[in-house]
Amino acid sequence: MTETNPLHDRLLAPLEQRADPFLHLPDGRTISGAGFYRLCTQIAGALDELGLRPGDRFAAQVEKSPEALALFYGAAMAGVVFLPLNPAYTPQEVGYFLENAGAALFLADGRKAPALDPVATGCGARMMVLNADGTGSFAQALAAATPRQAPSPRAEDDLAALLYTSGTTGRSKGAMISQRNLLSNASVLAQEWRFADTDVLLHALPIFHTHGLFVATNTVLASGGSMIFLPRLDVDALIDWLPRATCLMGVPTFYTRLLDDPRLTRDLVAHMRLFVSGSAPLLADTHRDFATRTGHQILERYGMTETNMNTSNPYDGARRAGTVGPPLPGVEIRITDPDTGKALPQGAIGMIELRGDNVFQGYWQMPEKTAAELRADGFFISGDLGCFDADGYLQIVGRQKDLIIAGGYNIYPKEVEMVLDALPGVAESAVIGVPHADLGEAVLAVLVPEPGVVLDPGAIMAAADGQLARFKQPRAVEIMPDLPRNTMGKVQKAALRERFAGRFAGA
Ligand code: MLC
Ligand code: AMP
Repeated sequence: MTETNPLHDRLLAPLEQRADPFLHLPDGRTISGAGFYRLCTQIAGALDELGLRPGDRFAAQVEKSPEALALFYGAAMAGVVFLPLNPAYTPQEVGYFLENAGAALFLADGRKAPALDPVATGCGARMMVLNADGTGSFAQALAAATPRQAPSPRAEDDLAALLYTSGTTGRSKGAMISQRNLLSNASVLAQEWRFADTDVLLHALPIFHTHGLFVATNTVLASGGSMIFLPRLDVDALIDWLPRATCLMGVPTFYTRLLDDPRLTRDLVAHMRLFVSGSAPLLADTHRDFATRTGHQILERYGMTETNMNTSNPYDGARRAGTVGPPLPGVEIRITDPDTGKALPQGAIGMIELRGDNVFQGYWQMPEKTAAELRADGFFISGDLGCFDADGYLQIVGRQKDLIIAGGYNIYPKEVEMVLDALPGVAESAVIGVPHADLGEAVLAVLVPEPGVVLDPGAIMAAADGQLARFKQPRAVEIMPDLPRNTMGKVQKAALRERFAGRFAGA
């Protein structure tokens, strides 16, 4: 067979022959491989009929559902570039993404459609509705569409997705992800983690990020397995379904919440073969407690939106707590001096730089930002700091980028500070991440009032609402007469993090 669209041909086409379940749904229904494939062909057909052409951008801010999952694969079949958006984003945030990406079509949840309609119109995007129960104007278009018989021809270097990541300047950047980026990672992960057609992945992650959309789903597609497809993390549902699953992928909060539940026992997970954690640091204590309780060593891996997955602890061999394992096959990693870019000797802590088929194509229409982070020799400057041990295991020791990761969601302090600084009575702000038992880190804002002003933390929180997605909003506000600065005048965030380290103790 001549390959015409590698992502379709390698990941999607095998589903067409599968009468067995690809998705197990919480209400007991299943969707067969062939049924899911048909849905993708209908989506591709509908996109054609709505006038989208290969390379056009198609955005969706919808709740998790089988139809929502199929959007990416239907788009790939039509050659359309998919742009998934967190339902938590405010209309103002969505407007930026639609405008920046030049989206031709935007799908919204019906409940939010009235607020989003003017935003989409203002950006020149056509808006349609797709609800979590599979209804809405887009669902009607699907039902009426002539399914695509064959995929649009695409090459491995063509774009499959635009994933927006916030930036240190507060402006989000669209990471351009090619078919090759996804395909190389899918086959490597399926092989390294020993995925087979007998695997049943318990899927409770959101599907608008690399982790839930690509790492989880593409690995299962590459190996012919199936997924128990849950709408969100709900520990009761996980406990119910774990005995029927073989693998779970989650952010560290999944594991701390499971550990908080006495129903997590060896017997409950007797059928499981693999627990994977990533997107945020897994505490060594969590790794150890989980092993003691269940007999399973969580396999920790390291990835990024821009690079897909980079390293993984081994399937066979020691899974070391506090490390993210050696580089995956095909991924090169070097540790460099963050100031000079020169390679450092083994064991030294420095900037983690990455190169391989997994590494993205650059930021959408931001050549300067691309040039600043993607070197001419193909290495991507991750912003993460780390070192290799003598056995080649990578340890992430910190981040040079000013980034907070709460429950696996990234929050760039600058974006929050810009909103807070603009509030009346606020002279300046510093937003930091401080330890939080459930989310790993939580957002704390330190505010300096203008002279003579008494700031009300409750009013500050209320004012941030509507401008920032809820997960980016500060969980607490502290007022200080001024911010600690170094001799260069730069705010010393490390000092603030130290001072407020216990702010969420017991949360
Ligand atoms: C929800 N809330 C959060 C939050 N998630 N706040 C901070 N950080 C988060 N991650 C807020 C909600 O707005 C709400 O606020 C309150 O917390 C409870 O919401 P919820 O919906 O009940 O939360 P819950 O379902 O419990 O979600 C928590 C979570 C979820 C950790 C399970 O956030 C999650 O699934 N995270 C996974 C993120 C992920 O997939 N990351 C991968 C990125 S890709 P209020 O005030 O309204 O009650 C990547 C690359 C790689 O990083 O390596 O994988
Ligand atoms: P994102 O931009 O959402 O893709 O987040 C990527 C960032 O998450 C990385 O740059 C790391 O800082 C962090 N990350 C991902 N996996 C891990 C991990 N296993 N341990 C520590 N940090 C991680």
